[in-house]
Amino acid sequence: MAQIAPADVIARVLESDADGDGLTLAEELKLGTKATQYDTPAQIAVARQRQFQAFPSRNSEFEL
Ligand SMILES: [Ca+2]
Repeated sequence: MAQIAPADVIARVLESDADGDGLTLAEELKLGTKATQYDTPAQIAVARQRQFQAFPSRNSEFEL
């Protein structure tokens, strides 16, 4: 009986870099960048920074 392993397929897709900008699909989703379009390093940097703000680290306590 042939068994389809969706998790395997999804994992492979998530690990692939569909648009060639150096971010895997999983990273694109995490950062909120365009998963199917090339993002420039500057756009990726902005997205990373935005993510840090959305999930403040312990360091943010010292900024208050
Ligand atoms: Ca992208």
